[in-house]
Amino acid sequence: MATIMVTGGAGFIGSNFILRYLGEHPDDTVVNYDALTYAGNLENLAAVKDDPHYRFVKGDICDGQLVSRTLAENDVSMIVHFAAESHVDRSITGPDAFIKTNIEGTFRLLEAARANKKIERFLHVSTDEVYGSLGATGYFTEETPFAPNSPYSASKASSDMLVRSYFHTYHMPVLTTNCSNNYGPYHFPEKLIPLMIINALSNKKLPVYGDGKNVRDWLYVRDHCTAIDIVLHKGTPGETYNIGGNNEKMNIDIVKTVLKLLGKSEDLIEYVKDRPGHDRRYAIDASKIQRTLGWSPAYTFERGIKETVDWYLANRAWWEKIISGDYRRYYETQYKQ
Ligand code: NAD
Ligand code: TDX
Repeated sequence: MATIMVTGGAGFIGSNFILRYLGEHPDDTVVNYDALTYAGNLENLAAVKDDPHYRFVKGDICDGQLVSRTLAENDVSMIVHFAAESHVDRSITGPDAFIKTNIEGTFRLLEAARANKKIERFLHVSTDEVYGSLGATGYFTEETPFAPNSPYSASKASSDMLVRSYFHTYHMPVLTTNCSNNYGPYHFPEKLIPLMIINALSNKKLPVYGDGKNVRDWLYVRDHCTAIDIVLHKGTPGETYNIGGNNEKMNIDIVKTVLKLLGKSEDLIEYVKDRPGHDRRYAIDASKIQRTLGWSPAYTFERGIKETVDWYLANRAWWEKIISGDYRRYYETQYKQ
């Protein structure tokens, strides 16, 4: 019968989380608190919009008063904090919004939660990018020192530090998760996998940064949502948990897999200028969450990527609306043919 507030619930992972959560916890209520930036889309939540256990509040996490009011009026006892600026390339061309939302926004949220007194769990969703870049071997563990390389990862590392300090200083029941790259339905088409699917479907070039050999550890979004649910209910306050798919792939292999699933030619691949400060390799050691909370991914990459490609084929209207609207200008400057 708990009420949880999900920040950033209209984004990629947040909306997948809410859809799954309401199904798994039919007695709980979810308040989705989201500013609806370019990345927020209420169409992701069409299936639950009339659910009496779902409420939407349009609000910025930097607005401490509205956050406080939302927590009090809805009798919220748990917060799952997804809201962020999330795209590394945008953080390179315009870092301001990243500092504002990811650092100041997290701070305002922590302050509102601290003043509220009824918050039993505060789960901060973060990224493996806080650990920087790996060489050819090794894995990120929860003990790996932070070494962020982009304004995005630096802003997330800062927010992780703030969250940590609220546990030690104020004994707030916070938990942090650091997850690897997600993919799946509702992934905004500026990120690698959805961008490649959509460009291939439109017979446009597929821009691969640098030599295409950067490695990411890919996790199907539903597996990430399951992990967050488990940490929220069973994790130990003050702890951080690394979440990963044990599924390292070079970007070029991801792109070739997408082309193959769509029956398109590899001639569409175009190597372009590298991302500045491009991290070479991410790989997560997820043994802590596996050992202590019993979580492990359910999806193989083969199944997850097939479901993802099928989802974009079946949901053309969702992404066509995005790339034909306000987002078009950004898309065209980034991926000009
Ligand atoms: P996203 O960009 O798809 O969604 C972000 C959401 O936050 C949007 O709905 C947006 O409207 C909202 N938002 C942005 N600024 C806001 C503000 N100031 N106030 C309120 N709402 C605001 O992001 P995502 O990919 O779903 O990522 C969600 C979280 O997970 C982020 O914190 C990100 O750092 C983290 N994460 C993402 C990945 C990944 O692969 N996508 C991996 C690890 C961690
Ligand atoms: O057009 C592209 N071409 C390309 O080669 C794009 C958009 C990306 N890339 C490369 C860069 C990365 O090596 O693909 C890889 C993945 O890029 P993104 O999809 O932009 O993700 P990444 O930078 O790895 O960050 C993602 O995972 C960690 C999320 O956007 C973050 O929010 C999350 O924290």
